Amino acid sequence: MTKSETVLVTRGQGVLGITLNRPEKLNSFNEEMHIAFRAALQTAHDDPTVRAVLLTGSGRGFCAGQDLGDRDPRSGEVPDLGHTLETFYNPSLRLIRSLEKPVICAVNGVAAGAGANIAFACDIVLAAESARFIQAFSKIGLVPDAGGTWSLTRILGEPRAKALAMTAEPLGAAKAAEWGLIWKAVEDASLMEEASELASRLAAGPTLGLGLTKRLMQAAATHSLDEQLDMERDLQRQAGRSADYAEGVLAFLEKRQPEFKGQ
Ligand code: LHQ
Repeated sequence: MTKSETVLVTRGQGVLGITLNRPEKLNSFNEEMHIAFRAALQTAHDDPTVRAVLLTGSGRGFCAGQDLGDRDPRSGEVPDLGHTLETFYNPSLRLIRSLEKPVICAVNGVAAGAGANIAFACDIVLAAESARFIQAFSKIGLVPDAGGTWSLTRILGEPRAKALAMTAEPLGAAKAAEWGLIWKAVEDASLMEEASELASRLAAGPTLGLGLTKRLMQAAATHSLDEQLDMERDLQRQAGRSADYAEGVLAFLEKRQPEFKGQ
């Protein structure tokens, strides 16, 4: 395990584990944590032995968004929050969405502000039953960011997205699952075991095909049916030429488990 102060990075069985690690501040982001988080995501892109990512938080929270202590209005400085988004959040969000490998998020506790929206950018989100998601921005006069206005309106539609953002009411894990915001809510005690098992299983899967699946799913929202059918044709052509497709069919014919190499 390599350890930076604010983000823990682990490796095992093709899974890159990324743990936000400022538990005393509910893993809210300061500059150091932003930089370490982005570096870990970049590793996931660059290292072909990484075939899945598992993101979680240390301690009782997942992530409480931006560290508000860094923005003390008593300092007299007028902050440029757009700069913070452009420099830190947006590049990390783009790295999560463009990574052609599964990103699993295990929400172990409260996810507030940008912390909630980082979770919603991941591919498969499991949350502890006790976890809650809070669009906390309106409590401090801000607008939702870190992709929240994009993901919430797409997943939930405007009525629920607006109400969550304007009221900042906490949304429990079970309700988040019922609304389709996350994959599922699981018992607190089994969250990490279940999420790790899923990450390992996906890391042993046909990574190229899973990555192309992610690309297709993400393109669908802005494509016409015709454009999407064309894209499916093109990417299926690519998947059909992969070693993992040949292995998958062979394993089926030989009545055994496939051994995918991710290529
Ligand atoms: C915190 C934080 C925190 C510092 C808990 N900062 N210490 C983007 C661009 C640039 C700038 C602005 O922001 C953004 C995006 C954003 O994310 S804006 C939204 C920022 N986040 C929030 O507004 C959430 C603030 N936190 C809370 O409302 C509560 O802490 C929640 C509801 C998350 C959890 O409540 P509790 O379970 O009651 O825990 P707590 O409030 O007692 O927090 C525990 C400790 O963590 C506490 O420290 P202390 O020294 O008193 O024990 C908090 O001060 C600290 N903490 N969030 N964002």
